[in-house]
Amino acid sequence: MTNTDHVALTLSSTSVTGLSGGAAGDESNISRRSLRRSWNQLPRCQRNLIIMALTAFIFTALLFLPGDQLINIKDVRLKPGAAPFHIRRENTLQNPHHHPNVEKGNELPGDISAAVASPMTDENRLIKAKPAEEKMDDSKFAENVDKLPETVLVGNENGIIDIVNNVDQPIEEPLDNNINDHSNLRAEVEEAIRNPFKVSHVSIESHLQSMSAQLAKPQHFHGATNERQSAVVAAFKHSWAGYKTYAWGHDNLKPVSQTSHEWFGLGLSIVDSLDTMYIMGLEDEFNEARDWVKDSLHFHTNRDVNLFEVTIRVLGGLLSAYHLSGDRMFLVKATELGNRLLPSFLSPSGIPYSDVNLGERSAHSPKWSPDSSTSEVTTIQLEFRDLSRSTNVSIYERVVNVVNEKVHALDKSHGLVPIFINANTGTFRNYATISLGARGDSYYEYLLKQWLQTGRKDNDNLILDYMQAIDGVFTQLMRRTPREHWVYIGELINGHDFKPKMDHLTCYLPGTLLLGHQNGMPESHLLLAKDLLDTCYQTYVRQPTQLAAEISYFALTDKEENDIYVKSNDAHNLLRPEFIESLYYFYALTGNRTYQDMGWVIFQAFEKHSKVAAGYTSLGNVKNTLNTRMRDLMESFWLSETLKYFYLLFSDNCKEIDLDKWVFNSEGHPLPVYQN
Ligand code: DMJ
Repeated sequence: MTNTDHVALTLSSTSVTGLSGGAAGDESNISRRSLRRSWNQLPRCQRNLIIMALTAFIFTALLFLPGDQLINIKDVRLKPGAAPFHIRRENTLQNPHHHPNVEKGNELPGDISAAVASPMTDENRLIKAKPAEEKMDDSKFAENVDKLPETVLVGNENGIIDIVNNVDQPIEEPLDNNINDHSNLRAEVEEAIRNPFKVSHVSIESHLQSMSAQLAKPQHFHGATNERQSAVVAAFKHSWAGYKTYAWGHDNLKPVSQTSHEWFGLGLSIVDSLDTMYIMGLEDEFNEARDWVKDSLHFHTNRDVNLFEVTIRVLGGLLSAYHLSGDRMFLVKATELGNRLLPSFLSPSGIPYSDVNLGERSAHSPKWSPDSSTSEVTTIQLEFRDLSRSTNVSIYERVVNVVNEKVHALDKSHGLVPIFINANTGTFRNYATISLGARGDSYYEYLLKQWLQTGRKDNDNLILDYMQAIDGVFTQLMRRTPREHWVYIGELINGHDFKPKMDHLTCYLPGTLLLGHQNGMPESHLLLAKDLLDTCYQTYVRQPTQLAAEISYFALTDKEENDIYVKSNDAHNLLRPEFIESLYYFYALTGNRTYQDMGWVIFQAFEKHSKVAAGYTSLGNVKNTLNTRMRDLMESFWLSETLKYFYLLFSDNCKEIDLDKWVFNSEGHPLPVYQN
C-alpha cells in the first residue's frame, strides 16, 4: 500500500463518521477536529490531488444532469433579449402564457419554455429581471440601474406570467385564447363598427374599469441632463410654441406663413407629441395636450382618412401616451379609434382598404388606384396588437393577424415585396416597383418589430420572412459605388430593372438591421448596417446645408462625375427622422458616443437652416445655403420622431428607453414588448 492510499483511506473513514454522526455535539466536534487534523497532516500535493478529484467528480455529476435542464438554464439567460442568439429552426418553445398548469408561486413543469421552467425563486427573478445588465460593466450598471424600469415576471391567479414594469405595471394578454381563430371575425368586426363606444357589449369606460388592476402605471423620466439634450428640448418648445399660437387643434403648423395645415382633422401634432413631451419631462405641455385630447379629440367627423397614417400617428400616439403615463383616458380614446378604423378590414380579401371614413364608418381603396401600399397594410400590426393586449379584447389583433397571414402566403421575389397590393383580390400588383423606400420600407421594419413585440418566437414566419427579405436585399438591391465604394440600396423598377436611387426613408434600415443583429440576426446584417449608416451620413454632410435630400442617386460607373448626387426635383428636406432614428439605435445598442457627434452635426444644420420665428420648416433645396426655398410645413413627425430620437440620442444614459422592453412603432412611439 502506498502512502497516498493509506491517507486517503484514513480520511475517508473519518469523513464517513463525521457525515453519519448525527449524535451529540461533542462527538461531532471531535470528529470535525480529527478530520481537520488528518487533512492538515496530508502533504500539500496530496491535498491538491484530492481537491482535483472532488472537482472532477462534481463536473462529471453536472454532465449527467438531464440535457433539457441544461438547455433551459442557457435559455433563461438569453431569452429576455440581452445577448445575441441563434434562431433555432426546431424545438419551438411552447407558449408559456397558455400553460394550463401554471399556478401562482408554484414550480412550473419542466417541459415548457425556460422562461417559465424554473420555480419563481428570487434567484430566477433576478436572472429574468435584468437581462440588459449582462452586457454592462459595473460602473455603467450603477449609473443606469435607477433609470431602468424594474421588470419581474410573476405568475398571476390565472396562471399567466405577467411582465411587471416599474414595480407593478401589468402588461396583459388578450382574454381570448386563440387570437388566430378567424371564425366569426367578420360578424364581430361589424358589431364593433356599429358600436364604436363599446367593447364586449359594455361601454369602453366600464370595460376598462373592470380591469383597472391590470392597467399601466406611470413610467418615470428625468428630463434633460446635458446641454445637447437641453438644446433639443428648446427646439421642441420652440416648435410647440409656434404650433400653439398659429395652429392649435389643427394637424400641422405652417411656420413660415404662420397658419395651420389640415390633413385629417385629428390634431395630429398634439397626439403625435404626447409621448415626446412625457419623455422630455415637459409636464405643463403634456397636461395641456392631454386636456385637448380628452375634450376636443373627436373621431365622428365625416371625412376620409388614411388607415396607416392614422394608425401609426394617432393610435400609436395614444397607446404610447397611455403606457408611459398610465392615464386610461388615452386608452379609452384609442379603443374608440380602433373600432372606427375596423371598416378597412371588411374587404373581400382581409387586406385592408387604405382609406376609411371614421364618422360614416366605411372604407374603400384610394381614389386614384384600386391598390393599397404594401408598407401601409403591413405597418399597423404593432398598434392593433397592442390595443388588444392593453384592453383584453382580441378583435384588433385578429384582424391584423389575418393581414400577416395573407401577405406571408403571397409569392415574393427573393423575399422582397412589390409596393402595391390589391385589397379586393389580396394579391400584389404585377410589375410593381420593389423598394425599401416609399411604400415598401416599413413592411421590412414591422417583420422584425412584430417578432420582437411578441417574444421572439422560434420558427415564426415574421422572422423567417425578415431573414429572407434581408437576403434578398443583399442579392438584389445592395450595390457599392464604383470609386468610393459607398453601399446603398437601390430599387427594382417594374420588379426587375435596377435603379441606383435611394429614398431618405431607407435610412431607417441601418437601425433596424442593428436591432435585428442585437437579437440574433447574422453578422452580415451588422456589416450592412454600418456601411449603410455611413452612406446615409454622407447624404447629409455632402450637401452645403448638411441636410439630406429626399432622394439620392448613386453612380453606376466611374464615368459619372460624383458617387452620390441629388437631382433638383429631389432636393427637398421634410424634417424627416429616419437617419436620426438609426443613429439612435446605434447609440442605444452600442453606447458609442461617436453617433451622438454625428447627430449633433445634423441637429445644428436644422437649427441653422430650418428654424424660423414660429417653428421649424421643411426646405425645398438642400443644395444651396443661399436658396433653401422654405416650403412652409412642420410635419408632426418632426415632433414625434426627429426631436424624440435626437433627445434620446443625446442622453447620457443610452438605455433611457430599454429596447428589451419597448419597441418603437414606425412613428417613433414606444410600445411594450410582450412575452409572446
Ligand atoms: C413617418 O410618418 C413614419 O416614420 C413613416 O413610417 C414614414 N414616414 C414618416 C417620416 O418620414
